[in-house]
Amino acid sequence: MATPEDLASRIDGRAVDGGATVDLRNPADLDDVVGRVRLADADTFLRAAEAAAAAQTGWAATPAPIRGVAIGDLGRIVANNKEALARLVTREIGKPYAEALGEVQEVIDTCVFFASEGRRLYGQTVPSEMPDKQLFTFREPVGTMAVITAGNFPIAVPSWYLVPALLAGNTVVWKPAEYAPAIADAFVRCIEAAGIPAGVVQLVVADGEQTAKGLELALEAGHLHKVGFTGSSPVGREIAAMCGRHLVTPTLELGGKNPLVVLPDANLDLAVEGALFSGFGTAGQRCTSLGVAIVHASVHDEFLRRFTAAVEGVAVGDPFQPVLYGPMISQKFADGFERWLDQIQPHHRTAGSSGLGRITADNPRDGFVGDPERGIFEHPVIVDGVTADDALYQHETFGPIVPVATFDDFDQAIALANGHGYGLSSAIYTTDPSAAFRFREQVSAGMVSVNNSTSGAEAHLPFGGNGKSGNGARQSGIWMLDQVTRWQSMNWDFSGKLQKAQMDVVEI
Ligand code: UN1
Repeated sequence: MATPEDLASRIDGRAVDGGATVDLRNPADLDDVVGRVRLADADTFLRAAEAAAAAQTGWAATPAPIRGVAIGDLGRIVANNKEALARLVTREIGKPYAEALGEVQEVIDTCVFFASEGRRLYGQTVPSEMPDKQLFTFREPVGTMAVITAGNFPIAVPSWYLVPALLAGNTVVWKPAEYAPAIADAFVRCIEAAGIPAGVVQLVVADGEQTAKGLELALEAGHLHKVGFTGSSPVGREIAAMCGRHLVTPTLELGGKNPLVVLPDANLDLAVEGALFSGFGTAGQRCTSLGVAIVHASVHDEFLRRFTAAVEGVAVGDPFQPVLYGPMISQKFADGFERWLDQIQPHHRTAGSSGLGRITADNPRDGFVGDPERGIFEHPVIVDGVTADDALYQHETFGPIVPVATFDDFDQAIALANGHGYGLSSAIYTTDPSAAFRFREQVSAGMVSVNNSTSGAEAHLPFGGNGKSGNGARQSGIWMLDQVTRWQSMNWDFSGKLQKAQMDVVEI
């Protein structure tokens, strides 16, 4: 698959003209221009929503099993292009190639899962309280959806929305991250190649400001019936407020501050491995990245010693080499991360880093793979001695930093696990099943790992969070059907007379 050079929004399968052109640079090698993209304005978003709405009835009239066949074809097309798509992910956002392959696999798995759901879009038959009357339920598509996704999972997370949405008979306006339009364009072309009509998925590449304006216009015009958003909690609040004014329920998957609790009886090496992967994998830029390690005082020093040694040994650098993590997604993410480094207080101890901030020739790192001057690379940082009063505890940091806090009793661990108000993923390391179950019950998180990391959820389990992490919606697996469909009920009276519910009930 050729890398697209000139990228633009696509309405009904045709590139949209006009708009400011921006160079897309490989964050691991800023001299490598991945492509050029024309950014769309709010009016283009509105036109795309209108076109998607116009295509919806026709797509919904295609029998669900046939839509499922198209989803199966999409999965095979993605599988046939797996390496090329993964290379594009690595080049465009700097995700290590092995992880990028995993991300594309997640798209294939999602297609495999939903392809057969076209034959299982079940409704129910329900008994009536009256004779000669039958009740039914049907799943109906919600209609036209706006899907707005982030740059850190630029194809897997979009597929979590698009695949079930299309299967259920919806049409979509997809606004990918500005940092990842090339992989978005490639995915849309796979969708078209699967025979799904061009109007069913409209691609709009725009910045945040124009997207917000376009979304408001499209909601006002009545073209959208659902908004799916994966991104930061502050933007999620704005989208929720906008949707609320138009009585549209959004599906929100927002930030995380995912706790990893280490109990005294934990296998410490396993806990260190889990903290390393979820803290520093993807340069800490997953919504499921480790947000705070909460370690029992009795094992704290030993955990920190082993964790520091592990972090010192980690390979960072060129994402096409076997590294734990590569560059930041973009300069904006690096700037945001460096603002968190400023939050490190004198009472904190930093460990596991050969210097804070950017990795450069002046501020190098042992074990760096490649040339640090070429891209946007950040040091791994462990911050010890963090408490509930610290900004590093209270907010998502989205970078390679792991705050460490300690506790003495289980209730303190739970208070720290929940106290920041996020509630996406969580983990506990223990060999005591009752402690693991107690944690599951008391942690306010959509996802709980026992002796596994906070990140790396499997693609067919419910995914989503509580509190600041979302609005309770769950994606992935069969549960996602509840986001992309609505129940319609039907009653059919064949008694030949008007039977009134609650009033004409048969006496026993
Ligand atoms: C995200 O960062 O938005 O569980 C999604 C995980 C991945 C998905 C992360 N499967 O870490």
